[in-house]
Amino acid sequence: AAAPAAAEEVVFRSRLPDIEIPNEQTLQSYCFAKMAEVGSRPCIIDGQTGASYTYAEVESLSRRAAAGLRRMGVGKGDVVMNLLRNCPEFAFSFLGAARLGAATTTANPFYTPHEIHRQADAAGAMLIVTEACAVDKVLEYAAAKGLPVVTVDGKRDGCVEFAELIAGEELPQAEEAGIHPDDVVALPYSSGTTGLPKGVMLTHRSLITSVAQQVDGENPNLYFRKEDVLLCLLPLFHIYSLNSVLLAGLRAGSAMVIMRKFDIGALVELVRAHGITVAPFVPPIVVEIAKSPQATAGDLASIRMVMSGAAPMGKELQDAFMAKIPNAVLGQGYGMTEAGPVLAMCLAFAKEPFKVKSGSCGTVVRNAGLKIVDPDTGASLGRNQPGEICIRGEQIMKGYLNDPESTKNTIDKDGWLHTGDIGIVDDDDEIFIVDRLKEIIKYKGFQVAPAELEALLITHPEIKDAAVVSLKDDLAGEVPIAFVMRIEGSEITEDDIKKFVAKEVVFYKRIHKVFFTDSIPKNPSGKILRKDLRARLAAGIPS
Ligand code: 4UU
Repeated sequence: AAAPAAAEEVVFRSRLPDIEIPNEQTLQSYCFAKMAEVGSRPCIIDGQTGASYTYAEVESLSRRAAAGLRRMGVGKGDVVMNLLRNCPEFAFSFLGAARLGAATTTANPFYTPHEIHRQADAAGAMLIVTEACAVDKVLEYAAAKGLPVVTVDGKRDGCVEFAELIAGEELPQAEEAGIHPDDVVALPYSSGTTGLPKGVMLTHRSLITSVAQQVDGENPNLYFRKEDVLLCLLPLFHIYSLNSVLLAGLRAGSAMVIMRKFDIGALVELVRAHGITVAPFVPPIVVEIAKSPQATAGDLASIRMVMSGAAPMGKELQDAFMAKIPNAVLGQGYGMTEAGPVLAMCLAFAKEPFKVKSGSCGTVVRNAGLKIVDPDTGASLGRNQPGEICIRGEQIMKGYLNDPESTKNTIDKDGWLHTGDIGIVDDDDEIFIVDRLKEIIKYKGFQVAPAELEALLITHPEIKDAAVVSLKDDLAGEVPIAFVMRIEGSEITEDDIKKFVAKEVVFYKRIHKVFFTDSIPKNPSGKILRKDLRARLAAGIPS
């Protein structure tokens, strides 16, 4: 058969016109471009301490952080690890590293030492910025590797205090020279469509493009105003919050209220105290607020926009939540770390809003193309036909760090990034995700890579082979469960295995159920047939 001609490709585009995107500059200059207008306005407010920083102060602190990081040896091309819950210092450090032409790799401070060390090694981190709750997990490692450790919340032996780091002069603007738009500035870790977590190289160009696709233009897709107060509750170590809250908020000149940890009572207080107008959430938080008598419609009355993303939010939940937020539009963003990250955004969030449907995860962002591809034939499909979602544009990642093979398997030769998500584009250009081709499990929006848990399981001397798949869960969306083949004579129990895993991984990667089995189905090249395992689960004969 003849190869399908390129002309047969159906490429979906935004309903908004393309705009000029100023992506030939550094991310920091782009984010602070409106300084003359917003310099004295509130930028970052620490919800816990009440400390408030204006735009001018945040810019200055990021220049001082840059100078401090440079004194500690950080330079162009280096990688700094932010191992932090949300705090103002996260932003100062990230932007400071950016000014030096260095990249920040972000990690969850609740990771186990093993998870932290593996990412720090893989990313080539040369300095770690962390806090009291995580510092003990890095001290020994850092000492062995000769890495300096900076703490943001007080003095610790063998560490430098962040306050000390920013005590000196600012890094002069002229000394930021030499940063290329295609230099990496953020290095989050993601397992993508398959395998172990990999470093996702996001450049100045990709992040500027992604932020501009959301908040720039005469009719921004995601309309943040200077007067808006954004709730920064989702973790900044995940790309959703880093991009669509911190960077988008900075660009728009909005204020951001930082919250370290989710708690309904504290959330209601912050909304009332600061008049929060924009709340970016993930579905489990939406569920909790929808159900909680502690958060009333009156409590949430200042909110005009609620965004959900990182995991599916069905029509029923979306409709149920509307009652709690009488003055707000509720919609979704659809992102993937590798995609820069935003592929689609709800058009009801636009300055001149469009009518949208409940359950949709948005319309493709402007200055980008989106394709739906038949996963078996590669053919490009039309409207209302489910297939793999692919995205193209300057916002997508440069590639995986030190992994050209995985990069090639994710971004094809024509520049299309394959998401591993199955979706449709409807008659109104709205995208609905209907299934997932890739193996990743999402626990409350957090990534769990089956390959990582399988690799861990088979290190157990009594486990011969193992496979991890997802199980639907009301609370978390999905949870990881394992099929395990024991070695002959082993009597290891489900509980032993759960405990073995729990010791090595962060809470959301814990195995929720173990099924013992005599065989793990694999294809001839040794790839686990997860579909077969999911079918066994669905049929109720899981062994
Ligand atoms: C169904 O989850 C993210 C990024 C989310 C994001 C970012 C900026 C959301 C809104 C925003 O403004 O990244 P990862 O890499 O952790 O996970 C990517 C995967 C997707 O491929 C998809 O399977 O998470 C799933 N996902 C969603 N699923 C992300 N958003 C959605 C969604 N509905 N709205």
